Amino acid sequence: MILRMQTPTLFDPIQVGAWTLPNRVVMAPLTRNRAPGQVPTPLMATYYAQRAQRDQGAGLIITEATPVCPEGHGYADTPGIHTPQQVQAWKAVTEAVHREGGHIVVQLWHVGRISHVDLQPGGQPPVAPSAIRANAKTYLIREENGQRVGGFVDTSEPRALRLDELPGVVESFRQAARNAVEAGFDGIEIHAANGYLLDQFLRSGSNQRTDAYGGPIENRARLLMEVMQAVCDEIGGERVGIRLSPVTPANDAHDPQPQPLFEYVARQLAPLNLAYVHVIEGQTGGARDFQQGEQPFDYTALRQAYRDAGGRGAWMVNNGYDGALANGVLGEGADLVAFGKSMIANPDLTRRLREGATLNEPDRTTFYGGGERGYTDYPALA
Ligand code: 8OZ
Repeated sequence: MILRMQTPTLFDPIQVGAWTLPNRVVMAPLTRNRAPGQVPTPLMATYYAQRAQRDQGAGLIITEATPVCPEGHGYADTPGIHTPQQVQAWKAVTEAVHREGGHIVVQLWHVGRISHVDLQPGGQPPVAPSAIRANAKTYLIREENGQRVGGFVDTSEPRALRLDELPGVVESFRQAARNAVEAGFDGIEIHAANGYLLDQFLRSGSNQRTDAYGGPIENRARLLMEVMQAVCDEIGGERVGIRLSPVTPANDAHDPQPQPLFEYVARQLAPLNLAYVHVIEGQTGGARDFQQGEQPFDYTALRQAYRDAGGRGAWMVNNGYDGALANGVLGEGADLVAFGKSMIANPDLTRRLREGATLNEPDRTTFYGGGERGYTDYPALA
């Protein structure tokens, strides 16, 4: 008799770290710029709760990227998690999600050089591994004739963090993890992707330091690993995930040899008992086959490096998935699939995928900034 393991579908439950999730559909982290004064709003609670319903929405919600300290902000109206007022306001979000039976983790973020002096404390330059300006834009909202007008502007020239400042960066992530638990989150995701601070340290294009945090791979990965160790010590690895984007060019991220770099990171993550590892395949929000370096990136080898080193966390994939592509990869080593744009437009995405229903189309003009329109007004099926 041949015993065959049935391939799971998106709609099967799964144990991930500390959580029992009702399905494998994840709401990807999505910046929406609807938190004036950097404080979460009641409208945000409505938005997340709409996407949390047990049989209709995401099995796991990852919040929009959320800065861990004032210097970690780089875009207008993004919510932080470093003041008592922010922690209090997030409680309304986690309670609304939990009332629907959902699970929610907060994505902890430090933008590093992807910022602007107008968003930095005291109008100071943004901080970075090295004083190299990114060829990238950030999003500001300015007062013009009494109106708030949003727009993209070039990032400012950063200054290099001093060696004696790095423990403070680690401490900001540790404190934010503690704040997340206080705010009622089920856990956290460390944002180590898309060309922000931790990714800036990883890649040689933005890290030209000559101290213990620059040069060889193990040095460039040091700050990330110190952050991971700190947050796992603080709240337990089973409540911690991480997001990586090995080849994305987002925010001027580049490294000539992503394969050995990210396989090293994967091996280092293995002993931390993480809930999950979340990988953006290709160019964030763009081509899945985007390439950096000489060869196409081998994502199977990345996962195998993590597994061979004893890593047992769930493997979460992201970028341009539809239902068919997602169900296909669940039989090939992926455990969870994160959906971005389709989750914006479909509060009941899981139900629609299960029933093969038509999806609402996302409206790009309301992705960043604004109010209810394009945020909480996408219809669910009757
Ligand atoms: C889009 C606009 C602003 C920020 C990311 C946090 O790429 C972001 C982001 C995306 O991870």
